[in-house]
Amino acid sequence: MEQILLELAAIKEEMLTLLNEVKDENALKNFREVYLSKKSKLASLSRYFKDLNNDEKAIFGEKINQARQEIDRAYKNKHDELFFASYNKRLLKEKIDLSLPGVNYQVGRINPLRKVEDEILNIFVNMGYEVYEGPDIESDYYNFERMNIPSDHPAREMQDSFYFNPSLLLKTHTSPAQARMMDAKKGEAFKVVCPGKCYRRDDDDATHSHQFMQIEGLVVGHNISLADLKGTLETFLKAVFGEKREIRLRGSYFPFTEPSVEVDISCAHCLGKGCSLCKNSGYIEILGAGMVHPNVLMMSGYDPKEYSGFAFGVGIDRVAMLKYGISDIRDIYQNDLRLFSNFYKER
Ligand code: FA5
Repeated sequence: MEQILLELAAIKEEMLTLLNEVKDENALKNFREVYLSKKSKLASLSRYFKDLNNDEKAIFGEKINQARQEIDRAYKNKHDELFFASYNKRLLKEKIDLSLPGVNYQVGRINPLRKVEDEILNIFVNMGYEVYEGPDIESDYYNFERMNIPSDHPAREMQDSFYFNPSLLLKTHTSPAQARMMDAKKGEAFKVVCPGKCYRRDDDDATHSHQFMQIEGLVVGHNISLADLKGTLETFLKAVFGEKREIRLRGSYFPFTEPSVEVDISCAHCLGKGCSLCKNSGYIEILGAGMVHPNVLMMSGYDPKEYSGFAFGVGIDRVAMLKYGISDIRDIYQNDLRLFSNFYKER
C-alpha cells in the first residue's frame, strides 16, 4: 500500500511540474491528451484496487481523488493564464480608432407610389368607404362585358391587352372590381375604393407605363348625383394636392358611365404654363369618372330606376408624379434610392 501511495505521489509531482513548464496552448493540449486521458499513468493506478482490502481501497480512492482535484485546479489555472495572455496580446494589437468615420448604410424608403396609395385610401376610408382589391388576372367577362364594353370595342383587341387565352387577361383597369363588388353586395347601397395594378400594351414614355396603378371608387345608393361625384372629387383632390392646384373637368366617354368626364390637374412641373411633361397643355389627365351606366347597374341586379351611382378611376402613378414632381413615370419603377432620397420631394 505504501508503495502504491508513493507511486501516486510521484505521478502527481511529475504532472504538476510538467504543467508548470507548459508555455503555450499547444503544449497544454498535448499535456491533456497524454496525462489526462483514460490511458494516462494516473488512470492506470486503478489497476491496484483489486489487490487492496476495503479500508485500503477507501484510503487509496480518497488519495487519488485529492490528486486529481489538485491536478485539475493546476490545469485550469494554466489554461486561464494562457488564454488571458493571448487574449490581452490580441486586444493590444486590435486597437480601435474612434476617430475613423462610421460606415454609412443606405436605408430603404417607401416608394412615392405606395405613399400616395396609402394617402388616397386613408382619405376615402375616413369618408366611410370600404377597401376591396380585385384579382390581377381577370376574366374578359368582368374586365369588359360587365363594364358594358361591346365586343367590337378597340380595348378588347389582343394588341391592346395582355391576354393569357381568349377569356383571361391581365386586368386593363380597376373597373371590374365595380362589378365584383355589386355582385357581392346583392342590391345594397355601398361605397368602396379598389386599388390595383393595371396592364396595357401602351408604349412606355414619360407619362405612360405598360404596368401602372389605379384606384377605383364606386358609390351606389339612392339619389346619387353628378354633384355628389364632383364634390367628392374636389374634396379628394384638394386633400391630396392642396388648394392651389387647378382642377378641370372635361366631358368624355366611357362605355360604363353616362355621362362621363375626365379630370385634369395643373402640371406640377410648369404650374400650368406648358412644358414637355404636359405636352404644352399645362394640365395632366389623372382620372376618368362618371355616373354608373344603367346597363352596368342592371347586369349586377340593381334597378336603375331605384338606384344610381358614380364611379371614378384615378391613375395613382400620375398622382405620385404630380405630387413629387417626378418627370418620368419610369423612375417610379426603377427603385433608384438616390432619386427618392435626394431628388423628389413632396410638393
Ligand atoms: C379607365 O381606366 C377607366 N376605367 C376609369 C374610369 C373608372 C372611368 C370609373 C369612369 C368610371 P383611363 O383609360 O382613362 O380610364 O385611365 C384612367 C387613368 O389611369 C388615367 O387618367 C391615367 O391617370 C391612368 N393611366 C391610364 N393609362 C396609363 C398608363 N399607360 N400609364 C400610367 N397611367 C395610366
